[in-house]
Amino acid sequence: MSTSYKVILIGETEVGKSSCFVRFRDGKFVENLVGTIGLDECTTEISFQSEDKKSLNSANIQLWDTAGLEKSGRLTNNHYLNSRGVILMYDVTEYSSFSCLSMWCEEAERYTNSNAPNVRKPIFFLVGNKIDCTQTEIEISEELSQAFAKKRNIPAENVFRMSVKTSKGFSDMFSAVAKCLSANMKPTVQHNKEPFAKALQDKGACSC
Ligand SMILES: Nc1nc2c(ncn2[C@@H]2O[C@H](COP(=O)(O)OP(=O)(O)OP(=O)(O)O)[C@@H](O)[C@H]2O)c(=O)[nH]1
Ligand SMILES: [Mg+2]
Repeated sequence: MSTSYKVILIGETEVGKSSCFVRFRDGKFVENLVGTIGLDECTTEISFQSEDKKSLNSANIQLWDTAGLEKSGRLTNNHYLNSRGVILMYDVTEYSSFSCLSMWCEEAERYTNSNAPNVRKPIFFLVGNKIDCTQTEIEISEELSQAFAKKRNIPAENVFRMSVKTSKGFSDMFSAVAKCLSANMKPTVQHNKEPFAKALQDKGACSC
């Protein structure tokens, strides 16, 4: 029996949530993913450096992808239930995917806002994807995303930019998520499955 931290991916369609899920699970980027209906989840052991940088710690992250449910408006409390981390994902080349983040934030807050005692709200992470695109294609600057995070009380260190395609920033983001959750939250998910072997030892890691 092991424990893990449930982390959910949310954001507009086409921002790269499923691609992120597949890289997390399989360590590679798969173009033209065929959408599946239902919720998909997978657990991976993520390593991170201790605060004093002298040792390597790890935590199991159980990542949940929406697998298209958000399109039909059926993304409800089952997705959010017991989540310890919420990854708010947008596409740095699509202003519309950024401008609707407030709606996603509010929905996540509504569904995770439990009145039960001892239940903590999840920690939010803001992640801009597709930084492999050209500078002229990129519409959302780091300053803009930091300003949004500040407005939403998301700490600056929980704001990331990455490319699921090239893997730039990908492992760093998940290491930071694992480190932050293990320092601040109690794992709640218990399961009998072995975590996937280190998917983040990037098979196709980018050298840039
Ligand atoms: N250039 C680039 N394209 C990406 C990246 N990540 C994902 N994509 C592409 O973006 C498109 C959408 O990716 P998905 O992973 O299906 O996005 P999604 O958020 O799961 O979309 P829905 O399931 O419709 O909500 C696909 O064509 C991907 O190949 C990235 O880092 N860079
Ligand atoms: Mg998807």
